Amino acid sequence: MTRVGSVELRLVTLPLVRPFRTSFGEMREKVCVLARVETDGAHGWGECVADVEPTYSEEWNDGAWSLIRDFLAPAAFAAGDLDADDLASVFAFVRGHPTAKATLENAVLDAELRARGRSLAEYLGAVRERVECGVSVGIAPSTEALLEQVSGYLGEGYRRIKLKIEPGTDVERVRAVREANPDILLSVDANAAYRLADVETFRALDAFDLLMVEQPLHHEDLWEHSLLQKQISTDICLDESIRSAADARAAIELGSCRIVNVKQGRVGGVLEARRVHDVAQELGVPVWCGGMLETGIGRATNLALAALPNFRLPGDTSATNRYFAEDLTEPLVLAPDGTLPVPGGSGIGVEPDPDRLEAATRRAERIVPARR
Ligand code: SMG
Ligand code: MG
Repeated sequence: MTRVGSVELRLVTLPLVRPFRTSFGEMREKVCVLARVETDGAHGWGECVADVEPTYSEEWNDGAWSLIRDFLAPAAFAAGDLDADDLASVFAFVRGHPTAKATLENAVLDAELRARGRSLAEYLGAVRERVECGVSVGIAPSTEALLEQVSGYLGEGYRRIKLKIEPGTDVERVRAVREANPDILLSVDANAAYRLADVETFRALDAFDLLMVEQPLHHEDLWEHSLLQKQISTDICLDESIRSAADARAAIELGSCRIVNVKQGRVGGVLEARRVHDVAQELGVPVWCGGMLETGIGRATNLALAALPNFRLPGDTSATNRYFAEDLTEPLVLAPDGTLPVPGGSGIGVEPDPDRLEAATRRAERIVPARR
């Protein structure tokens, strides 16, 4: 048991090595909220996976900041002695906002584990010391540029290529990448850009032996995905639609997907992410670890999760240099075999470099319990 004594929020910005375009927009820099909590005798870090605008989900940086400052941190202070495990019920009075909740819960768990000298990976039930990494490739300006990027990533050792797709260029781009690379693990991610009426596009994609098609339809839908899955042979993987272990159970039982992308931020933190993993495992469905272009803090958190047994496919756990020339933490470097090590130190096992953190910080605020 410990007590949350303060929460420091920072808005940080890091330039991306190349723009990252999806079906809903383009990112040129990473901008996110970090939380540093202080508990009795320890501190811990959490990274919020929201972005500047509410485009991937309904959460965004400034919204998460206000929610943490005005509701979540005060609730954590008022709860008194607690374990990170108790926070889901402490935060339950706030509907939704899994990403903001994850930021604080992960930070408290990190502090708790640092105080006990235990690693997050070991605490979660890791069964491996290295994880297989894939890479997510943004929508490129041309097919030639895409082919060049893909061959660069394959040269670095990545074990799975995921192509972002959008209506118009989808089939042609996937065909080009598949023809150039007949034997690779290849998947696509639509970020909800299609409708059920686009089934012919997915039938055409069935020809390319894809590992999966990720979130083809509406970001909250389960039912229409189940109808689409019946009409195509490629496995559907859900990302945006899965916000909890209960959603994962519903999606699998409905036949809406045969694979689940687990992003701890999207489901409210690593503890719920482990429950998503467990439900999928019980129902015989493989999961893999998604990514949100995290800095080293969120990336280390993801690597711990990806070490669990039912993470059976390479994740979007790419190396630091995929996105950043310089990270807040020490870089995570891809081995030539396409794996990254699971951090073994206390908590998430990484710490931001104080100078780099200061240089990246645009705004900071320290929240403490109100005096009575
Ligand atoms: O961290 O490598 C990463 C990003 C992987 O493609 C990625 N994430 O829908 O899975 C996804 C996207 C969301 C990115 S939001 C800009
Ligand atoms: Mg996705």
